[in-house]
This record gives sequence, structure tokens and C-alpha cells, in this order.
Amino acid sequence: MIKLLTHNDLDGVSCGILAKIAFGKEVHVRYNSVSGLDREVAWFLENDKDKMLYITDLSVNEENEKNLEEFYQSGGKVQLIDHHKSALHFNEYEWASITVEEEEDKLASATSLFYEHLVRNGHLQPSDAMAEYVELVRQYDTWEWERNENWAAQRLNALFFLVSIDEFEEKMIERLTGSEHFQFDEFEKKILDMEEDKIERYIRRKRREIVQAEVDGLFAGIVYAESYHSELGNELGKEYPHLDYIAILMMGSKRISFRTIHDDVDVSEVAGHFGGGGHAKASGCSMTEEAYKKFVTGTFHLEQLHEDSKRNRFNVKESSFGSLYTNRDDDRFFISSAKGEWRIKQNDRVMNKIFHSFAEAEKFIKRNHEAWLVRDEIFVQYLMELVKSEG
Ligand SMILES: [Mn+2]
Repeated sequence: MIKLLTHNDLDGVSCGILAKIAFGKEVHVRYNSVSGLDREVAWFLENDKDKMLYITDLSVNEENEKNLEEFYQSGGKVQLIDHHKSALHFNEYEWASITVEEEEDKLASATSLFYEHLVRNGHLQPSDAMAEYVELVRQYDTWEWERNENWAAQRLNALFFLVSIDEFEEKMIERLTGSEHFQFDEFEKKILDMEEDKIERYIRRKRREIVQAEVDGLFAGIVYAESYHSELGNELGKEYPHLDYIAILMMGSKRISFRTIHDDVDVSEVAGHFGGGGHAKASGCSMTEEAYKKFVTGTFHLEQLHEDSKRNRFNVKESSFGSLYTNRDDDRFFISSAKGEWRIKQNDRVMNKIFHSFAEAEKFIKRNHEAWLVRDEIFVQYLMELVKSEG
């Protein structure tokens, strides 16, 4: 008999799906949260030692690390397969294999590594449908889907959250063993479309609820939201690129998620300051007393950011005619360029500062004045007044 302990996200569950295709009734799969795995491993070492143990997409604590090595040295069968950088030190054991990058510019996921392992050891007959599925999971789990705009990968993860794990498993096993290629069926396409519409409306609403504040030297966009953190963090980050990161507050669970779209910002450091952690682009922490003061109390009185006008034909960013912004005090900010240098005219006065790109100039007025791009009508009126006053 074989036991597989794996993560309960798409990457981890897909390892379970592959194991069930490879071993059928011979394998017993259990899905775990990051914190739940060690209990399961300890239980295995107490009660299940006659089985072969696979651990995928997760790694164990020091005590289990020691006990697994002992288990292995005394003839036990165990194989740990993971792709997280933080687990690289497990490579010193014969029973563990940690691979972060499959090849240059191609990150590994647990599912892609496990698939390769099963095929290489003759447990699984490779197929196009499986290879296509594994690649979607890999791209989702490593965020490569974003760069590649691989929406099927994103939709696969959305589907994973729309149905129960049991149902997802059953559907995928049937599809991967019964079809030549991996595809969503008509019903799935329909519910995925509905889900996308729902997320879009949710994000549109949140875009109007965001406030900005400088917290510990970085500019944060702060929003209250219980759902769709990845999509929300990404969309808000792109809508307001002058912000260093987005902090998503969950009052019910007393937690904060941090997301950034910027390569020069590391939100695992931001979370670390409040006792949390995570990745450079996505992290989280508990809402400590200090975090509560900074993100909740410190920002409750603030007014929401105003969105840039979206349907303009004339007043657009980086235009050679200039771009006009305003703020809540009714100041006018006119950004224009000459000879590769960008300047800002605030009301009647041109600022001393010189900017080397439009983005820098815009960032300045958005950070310091919470300004937004005005509608075409106001822009045209502004230009007419300018002509009049000059003529
Ligand atoms: Mn993973």
C-alpha cells in the first residue's frame, strides 16, 4: 500500500489526482494545510509504517525530518518531492528531492515534478491530456501564467475553488484518463464565465473603496475584502501603480494579505514586520495591535482614492498635448514633456522638479496629492482657457 500526504491547493491536489491514476486503489491520499501536515506524518510513523509514504508540495518540521530519516535508514520507504526554496536543505537526504527550477526560466511545481517522477519510474503512462493538465497547474502555481496570459491556468484554479475537492478529483481523473486533450466542458465554461463576471463586479466595487497611506516609508493601498485576494491585489496594483503594495484587510479572521506588482518591493518583508511572512509578491500576517493601529485606526478617516477617467480620447496619459489631473482641493496638475523631460504645472505655477518619465511625474502627484486624470470635457475647457490667457 502507498500513502500520499500532500497540500490542499491545486498543485497539491493534482499530485493526488496523478497518484490515483497511477496506483488506483493501492494509494491512500490525504490533503493537508501547511500546518496540518506534521500531525499526519507523525501519525503515519506511529501507525502506517508498513506503507510506502509520498509527501508532495509540503515539507516537514525538524522532528519529523529526524524521524523520517530514521524510518528510511531502517528500511522504510519514503519519498518527499517539493519545489519550495525554503525546503532546499532536504536535498541532503536520499529520500527527498527538491527542485525549484526545472530548467532556466521554467519554475517547477510539485505536480510537474511528481508527474515526471511517476513516468520515469514506470508508474504512469504519459499522455497529452495529462501533460497539458500538468502544465496548466505548473503555470498557475508558479505565476508564470500571468506573464504568458495563460487564462486556462487561471480558470483551472477558479474551477478548483468552485467545486469540492472530491468532485474536482473525480472529474479530473475521468477526463485525464478518458480524453485525448485536456479541456473544460460546456457546463464548466458557463460557471467559469459567471464566476469571472462576479469577480469583475467585486473588483470594480473595491477599486472605489481603496484608500492610500504611507506606512513605514512605503505607500500602501488599503482595502477591506474577504475574497479573491490574488485577483484583487493584481487589479488594484495595476490600477494604482504609484502604490508600493496593496494591503487587504479581513476583519472577521483578523488577518492582512499583502500583494505587490512591483519587482523592487518585497511584501514578505512588510508582513515580516508584523510577525507574518510569505513570498516577495504575496504575503500575509495576523492583525496585531500594531498592524491594527497602522492600517485600520490610522486610515479610517481617509477618503477613498478617485479613479482615473477611463473613457477619454484626448486627456490620456503620456499625450503630446499633455495630461490633466485634479485633486479634492480642486488643484489642476498638468503633466507635459519637452526634450525628454517631464514637468508638472500645478495651477499657474510650474514646479521646479524635473522627471525623467511620465510615470515618475504621475507617481509624484498621485502620492503627494492623490490626483486623478480628469474627463475630456474638463481637459478641453482647460486647454481653451490656456489659449485665451496666452492669446
Ligand atoms: Mn506548489
